[in-house]
Amino acid sequence: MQSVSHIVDYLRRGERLTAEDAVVLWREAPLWLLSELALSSKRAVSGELVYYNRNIHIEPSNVCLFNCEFCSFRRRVGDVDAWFLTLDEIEERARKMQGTGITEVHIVGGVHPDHTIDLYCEMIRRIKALLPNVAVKAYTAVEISYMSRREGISLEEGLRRLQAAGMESIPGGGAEIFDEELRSKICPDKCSSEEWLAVHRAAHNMGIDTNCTMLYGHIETIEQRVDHLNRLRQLQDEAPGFNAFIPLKYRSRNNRMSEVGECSVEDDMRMIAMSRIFLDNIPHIKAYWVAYGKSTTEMALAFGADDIDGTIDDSTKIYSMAGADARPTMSVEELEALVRDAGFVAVERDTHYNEIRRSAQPAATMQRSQRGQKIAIMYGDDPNSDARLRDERVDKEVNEGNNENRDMKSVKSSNKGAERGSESGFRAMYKRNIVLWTILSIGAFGLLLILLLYFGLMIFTRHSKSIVVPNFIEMNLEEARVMAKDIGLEIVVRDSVYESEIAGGVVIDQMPAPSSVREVKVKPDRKIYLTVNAYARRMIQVPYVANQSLRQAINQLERDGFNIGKLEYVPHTYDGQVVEQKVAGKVITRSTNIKLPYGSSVTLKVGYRSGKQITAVPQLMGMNLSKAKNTLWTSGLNVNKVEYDETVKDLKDRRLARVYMQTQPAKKGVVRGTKVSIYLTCDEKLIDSLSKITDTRSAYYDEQRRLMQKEAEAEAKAQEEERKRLEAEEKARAEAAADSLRLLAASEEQVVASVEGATDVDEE
Ligand code: V47
Repeated sequence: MQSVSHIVDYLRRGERLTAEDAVVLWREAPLWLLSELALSSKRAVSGELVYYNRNIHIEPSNVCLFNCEFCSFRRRVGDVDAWFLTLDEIEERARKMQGTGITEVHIVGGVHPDHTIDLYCEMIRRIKALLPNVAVKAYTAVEISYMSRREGISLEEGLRRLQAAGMESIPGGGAEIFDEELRSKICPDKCSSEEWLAVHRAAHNMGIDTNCTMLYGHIETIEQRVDHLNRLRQLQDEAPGFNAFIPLKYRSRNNRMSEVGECSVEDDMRMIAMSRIFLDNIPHIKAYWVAYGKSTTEMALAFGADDIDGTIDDSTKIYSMAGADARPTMSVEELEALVRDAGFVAVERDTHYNEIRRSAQPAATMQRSQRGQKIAIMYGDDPNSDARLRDERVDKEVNEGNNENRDMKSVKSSNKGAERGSESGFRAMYKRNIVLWTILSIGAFGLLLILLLYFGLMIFTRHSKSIVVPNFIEMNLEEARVMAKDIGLEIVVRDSVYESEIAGGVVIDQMPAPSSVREVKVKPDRKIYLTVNAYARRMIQVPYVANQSLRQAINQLERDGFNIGKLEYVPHTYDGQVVEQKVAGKVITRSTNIKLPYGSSVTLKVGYRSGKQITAVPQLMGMNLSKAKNTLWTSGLNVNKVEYDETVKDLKDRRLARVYMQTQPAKKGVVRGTKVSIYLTCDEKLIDSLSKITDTRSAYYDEQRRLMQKEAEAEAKAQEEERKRLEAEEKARAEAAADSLRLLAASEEQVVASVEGATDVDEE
């Protein structure tokens, strides 16, 4: 292991930081040193400049097929606060932005199970029709992977269709964390890391530039962060196309990982600095102000960030719903002031990092900045300025040196002459000692935060007040509402199901759930989410899930209220993909329009690649019924018998019951489709004692499953390489055949010519 001073030495010689040394630097280097190293890397790329843009987000829907642990944004179809924008509503949003001077529309949202690639393309077309010269940065790799798979087309074809509709760039969302084990914990059903990278690789190879992100500050380790950065750096070496890396700080409100809390501001600064130092081939590091808040963003500029994102205009909810600024908006003046206050020069950019200068009068020619970079000129906020911008935008030239960067600062500074001339002594001193001041500010900020937290918690969270959550299960909904109101809680109906043996309007589940062993307490006014039994069995449209992965199909069917009847396995090219779906013996196709009662069973025929029939039985101990069923199905197994012991007396008990026994013990090496019976109890002591025994076993089988998954991945890779080799051989054979045909044709021509020549002579 290298020492920090040794690492710094080789970095200063311009050598690349290794993954191993990055871990050491991250953990051990003092903050001031990270700031110095990161700033020196930043200056080599963007001098004193810090970029911002004029942009909005459009989030077409918060309904999402995937159910990530960290997400506060996701809703299910039918949830009271689920939304879905129609094409007309999207168009209306774009219309409102005409003439405002924005240069980018960023579209990102949940992966809505019913959205087709045609709909995604139409959204872009509608926006481009109204804002022809605004760049559309659209859809994360997760969405693109899903829409292409759903359509049964390659990633390249999916990207080509989106590009033809007007998509110009791809945002960096959905990367989360690449480490497979952690990814399977925090976002198990999202596309794999390999798939995320494959989408960006394909885009880069097609000349589409993209961004990349990492969700950090939750339960990941420094090693996992470095691994993530390393995979991005490798892809950028292999197929360049990333414009910016955006470390996304995990915000903890209103999601299932809330108890993890948020990381410190010091951790944020280390994250920014290490991204800048490690990612020596990605030009821009973005401190996304919406995620960080304004003061942390300003601080991030002293640690190597050179972009803060845009005006936003209160158009994104992903971060508001997770606890950040409720209505994120910054004017150009505010963005510029933030950059200036940190001692840098604010520059407006477009999606591709071309500088934009806006001017009141038209200029005759293209202008050049002092860095030699070509810049686009915009004329005020005239709606036509978008068009002019596009006409005059040209590709950026390669990096210029530091001196030129400093020149740029002076040009910009002189533009702002009076303002900079009247700088106070304090400000000048601040700029000279930016690192020292930053560290002092972090200290002061931390102290202030502790004091604010102490007093704030007392006042705002009514720390001393808490209410014991009552058991609403089996109550009538109206009774539950009255009781909740009396004790200061709010009732929200989250779901409605239909169980024939229970009366309509009766509460059958609640969250947070009461516990028979301890009191569950919440703050006053807290929402309690209830599942209520419907008065009549609802009829639901059967969704078409063929061509999706098994996990996606299960999620969608469960979400819509269907049960998985049976999983049947058949040999197929795509391992783990749903090949066919049946209800009541009838095959469902894309065009089938059929409604069935809530809770009906769907049979799925799932593909496996030859030699891959084997799976592992998961540990189900301690899970409730729906979690246990879902775990079996997603492991490729069938649910056989479900039995309750004598402690389970009524419906309420069924909801609380946990698995204490399974017929197939957790083990690897069973054939996919094998049936497993599960036994449930309400005896918490039994569950507790059994889960202690199985905890270590569970870790063992988790490890076995991970190894099997790795083996399967290696196998898939080998098969892909073999396919490519065969393809290359086939191509070579075809070329050789074409060559010999050409030779044959040429010699035939010669023969014909000589015969004709001979005939001519004869005739003479
Ligand atoms: O992929 C979701 C993250 C991302 C939470 O490319 C959360 O220019 C923190 O990718 N706490 C979407 N993060 C946003 C995104 C993005 C944003 C700004 C600019 C660009 C760009 C991309 O938001 C998701 C996920 O990683 N996210 N929930 C949360 N609770």
